[in-house]
Amino acid sequence: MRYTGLIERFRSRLPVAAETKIISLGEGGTPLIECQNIAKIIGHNVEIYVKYEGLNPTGSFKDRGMTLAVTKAVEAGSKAIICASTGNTSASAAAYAARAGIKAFVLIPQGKIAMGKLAQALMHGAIIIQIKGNFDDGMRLVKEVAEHAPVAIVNSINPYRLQGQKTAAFEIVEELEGAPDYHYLPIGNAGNISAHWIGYKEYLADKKSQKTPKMVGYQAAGSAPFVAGKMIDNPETIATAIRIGHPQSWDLAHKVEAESGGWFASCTDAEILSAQKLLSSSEGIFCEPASAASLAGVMADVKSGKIPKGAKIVCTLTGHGLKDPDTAISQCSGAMININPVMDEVKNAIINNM
Ligand code: AN7
Repeated sequence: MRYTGLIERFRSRLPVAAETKIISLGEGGTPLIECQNIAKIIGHNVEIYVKYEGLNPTGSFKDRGMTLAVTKAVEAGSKAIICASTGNTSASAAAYAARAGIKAFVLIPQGKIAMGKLAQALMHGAIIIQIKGNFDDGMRLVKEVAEHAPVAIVNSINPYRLQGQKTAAFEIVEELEGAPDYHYLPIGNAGNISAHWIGYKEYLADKKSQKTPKMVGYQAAGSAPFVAGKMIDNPETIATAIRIGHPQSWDLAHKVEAESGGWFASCTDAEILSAQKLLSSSEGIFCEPASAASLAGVMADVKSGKIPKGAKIVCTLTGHGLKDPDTAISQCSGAMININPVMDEVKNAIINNM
């Protein structure tokens, strides 16, 4: 049977009616890949799986929430949606709005979103409003303007976003035939960690699993309000997707931490880039910098002894590496060999590098 997206697949667990017109691009159903090479490098006998959310239609997990948020906005008669974004939400909103035949207005921080994301928002025909400020400024403005203009907010403060995103937890439990011991995610607004927790709890209540994982949220060191225990006004990190100082799901995420027995922590930009490179070069999996904060977190916590031997760990890789080619290429400078177009020079390049 043709796969038609996560709303159809998990219809009975989502707030849609038989007559609801579904706006879908075939999102969900992403691979859960075991990383045996990295597990071997880390040592310690842990099982590491990555949920490769970069393989959603617009290249990030946002599509899981956006399919439902846009479906419900259209059902309610909205002709336009709006969001503030560090990039991925804007790309997803733009695509689903195009699919639905409605307008998307996106507020992005000028000069601070990755090139692939900007290309997507432009191509899908979103109205792009660049602000001389950061994501948090954009979010504040979106909330204000939605009270004065006929637009539906599709940021994760829209509860349909979290309902759609909870389906990632369903897929993980089904594929592992039970919940993992730990689930690591990169944290920005903390919507995704909250959505996963809804999903894990739902499957536990329905006896589709016997337990829930400890939920662990990793932030970039220069942008870590959950670690600081307070909002931050000038967040900075190379992982622009999670350059967020005033997380919208502050209370929800603290509940997740307490209920699941998990924790929040941070890693440096260098650790993030190193985990991103490790995934690419030793597993063949290319994620964007922010996504690699999850694996960087696992590596730090294994090293410090927080993770027991034999643990089963899932890391969410939230976005595709192609979203941010600039950061990838600048990390690998000097990695190319330049030659004249003659066989001997190609041969030498091979022999010298075997
Ligand atoms: C790749 O696009 O907030 O903790 O505006 O793009 O649920 O916010 C992106 C967030 C992690 C953090 N990884 O998720 C936006 C935006 C990637 C992301 C996050 C984002 P949340």
